[in-house]
Amino acid sequence: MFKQYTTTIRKIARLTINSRTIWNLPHENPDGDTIGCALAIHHALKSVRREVQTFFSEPVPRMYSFLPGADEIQVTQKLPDKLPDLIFVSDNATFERLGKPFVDELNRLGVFSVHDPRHQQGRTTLINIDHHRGNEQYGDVNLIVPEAAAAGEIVFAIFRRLRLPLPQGAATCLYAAILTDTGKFSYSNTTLTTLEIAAELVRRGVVPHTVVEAVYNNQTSGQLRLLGRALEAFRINDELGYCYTHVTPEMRAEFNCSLSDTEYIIDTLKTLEEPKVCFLFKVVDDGLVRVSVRSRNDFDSSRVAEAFGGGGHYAASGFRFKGTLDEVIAAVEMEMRKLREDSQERKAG
Ligand SMILES: [Mn+2]
Repeated sequence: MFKQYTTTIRKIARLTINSRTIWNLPHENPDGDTIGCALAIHHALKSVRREVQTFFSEPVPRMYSFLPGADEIQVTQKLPDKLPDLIFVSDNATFERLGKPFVDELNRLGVFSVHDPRHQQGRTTLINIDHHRGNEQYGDVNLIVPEAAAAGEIVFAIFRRLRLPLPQGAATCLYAAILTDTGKFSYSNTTLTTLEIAAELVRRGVVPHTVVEAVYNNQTSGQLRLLGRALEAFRINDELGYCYTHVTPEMRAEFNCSLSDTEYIIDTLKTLEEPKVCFLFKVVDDGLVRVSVRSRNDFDSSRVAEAFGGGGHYAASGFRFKGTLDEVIAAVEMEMRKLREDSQERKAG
């Protein structure tokens, strides 16, 4: 499993064994992968009597609050003054994506990206575990495995190297990480390794349907009604081959939904037969729109996200846009036209 990364996996295993104090930090706007990895590391290392603390700068989204150990997460914008031996960051492509509160706190404690001139060796050891192709390798140790469907697969490989008993709670967290990043094992990133790891986790006590029940089949009636409203607003751009819809703060307020309660809407959009590229515009306020992009064909969704300063994977990515809903719709249309022209030029050339 992930054979070409054996040296780094061994190095992380060694560092973990020799550490006493450990922190887990997720990326901002945390998803199932970053939360599942953080909690799995939390459980597994606690079970071998390490002092582990997991900090979130924002509340755990409702759909993940069932995960074993979620109640041990410390929701705070302040980090303790004393740095731990190790800091694990999983599923996080850039140092900035830790979110402003934690970036500020880490900087205050003298922790910076290795690319920052202020970085000092030895204050702590930041371990960056990720599967985003564009990961900036900002950690003291970087384990970037783009062929992994979820960072959860990589964390599993580390535990295997450690030969640690993987408690059932940790297995459930890794299963949730992989389940959500593969869209219930349905996206193009799902591989034989993905399914083998999932089988291994089931062998360790995970009950697959209970995880699906907790993560997916728990929508409020407001969420379903909001989906109806979003589908009414749904548009197709046939010429450029994509579809889109939006959610405004007014719509969310009417159905009592938070921003993270709207993530599932794009899963319905992406079931459309044609076109196979879709956008969900989530208006945060007058000046900010969060955009999710999904693709089921040969279109690399991360290219459009990167054009707007965001990022992600081939089939799923996202970005933030400073402006109004009308402005982001127009900007995306322009970018999609540009990408099409570029690819036509490449084909012609
Ligand atoms: Mn991920």
